[in-house]
Amino acid sequence: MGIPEKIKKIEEDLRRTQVNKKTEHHIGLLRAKLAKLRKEQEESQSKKAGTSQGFDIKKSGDATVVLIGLPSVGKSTLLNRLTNAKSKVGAYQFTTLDVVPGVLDYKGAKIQILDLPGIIEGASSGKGLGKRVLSVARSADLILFVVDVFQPEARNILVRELNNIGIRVDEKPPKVVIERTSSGGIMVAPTVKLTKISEQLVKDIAKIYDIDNARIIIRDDITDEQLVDVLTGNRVYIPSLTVMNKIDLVNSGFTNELSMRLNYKFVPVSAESSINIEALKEEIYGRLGFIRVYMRRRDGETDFQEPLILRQNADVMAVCDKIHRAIKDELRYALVWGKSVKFGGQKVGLTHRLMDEDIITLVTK
Ligand SMILES: Nc1nc2c(ncn2[C@@H]2O[C@H](COP(=O)(O)OP(=O)(O)OP(=O)(O)O)[C@@H](O)[C@H]2O)c(=O)[nH]1
Ligand SMILES: [Mg+2]
Repeated sequence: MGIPEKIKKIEEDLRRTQVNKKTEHHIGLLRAKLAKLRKEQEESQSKKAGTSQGFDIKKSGDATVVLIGLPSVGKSTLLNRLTNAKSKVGAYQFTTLDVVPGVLDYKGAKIQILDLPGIIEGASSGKGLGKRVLSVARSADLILFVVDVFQPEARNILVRELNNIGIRVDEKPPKVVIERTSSGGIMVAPTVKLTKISEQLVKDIAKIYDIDNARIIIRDDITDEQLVDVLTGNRVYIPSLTVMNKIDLVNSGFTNELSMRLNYKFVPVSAESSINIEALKEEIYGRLGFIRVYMRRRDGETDFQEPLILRQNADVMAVCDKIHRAIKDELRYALVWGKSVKFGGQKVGLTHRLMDEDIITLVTK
């Protein structure tokens, strides 16, 4: 039996199985097997297709944001409103057929925004340009969901489609560490009470992924799907923000009712009539979690005019990369003043993490 047949068989098995306490273990195993087969299928497909799978886009700026939404919700109109770009707008579906980049300049940060073709249900299994479009989101720092005020349920579809190709939206990577050992079987070592998965299921799923001897340390109350995510090893975890577009077509009562009814928060805007666009910029900036770092020259003078814009948790290495690629090899140490150090002028190395409004001097050879 080939991979596609195996996948089909397990999918059928899953559909037939009722979900209850008794079948939990069985379902968990089936799902793990399915994920493994899908990964194998993916790998063989991308081998066949060569490297021409995705869109060719170059990341630039301090962060990258992608616009994800159904066709005709106003993604291109929004891109044009937020940036200097001129992406084609049309009153019909699938106006945009390629990736269109723009740059939002905000508070000193250069934020790259990518307009994409619309996503439809089933995109992750290859409908339309679906998979290629979705995979652009893999390298994003923030996913900006764009939904139409008359189709707010679309967000669930978008999250599901991203989920299907291994993009976890607004989730944290599960805290699971797998230490391979040479013998002794599988030992499960949870540091919290596991309520959603049994230790036996952890072991059995690990075996599906060819792990026979290991210590599995679990620090979160994980589900079987989260364990599979860890074992598969190619998941990405990306935060999101949702934009509710075309609010010029409704009254404020309508929008209020939506915010009460829906299970997600959103920023209401009208891309076309330019309503609430400044607030959206502020939200995007805030959600990206930038920090500002000031450079101090060796003679003691600090440049407070032009801070370096870095992402949260950036280290000294990131500062070097920003200034000049070669500087990292020349660095002896850095001196830091600010919240990330115990005392001003502390000597730190490349892996030291900086905080907002730190001051730094690089000391080179
Ligand atoms: N009333 C109203 N219409 C809008 C707004 N934003 C966009 N539109 C209209 O919606 C239609 C689709 O806009 P686009 O920006 O092309 O939508 P898109 O999401 O990029 O569409 P695809 O590229 O096909 O996926 C156009 O007719 C726009 O003029 C808005 O805020 N209010
Ligand atoms: Mg478009």
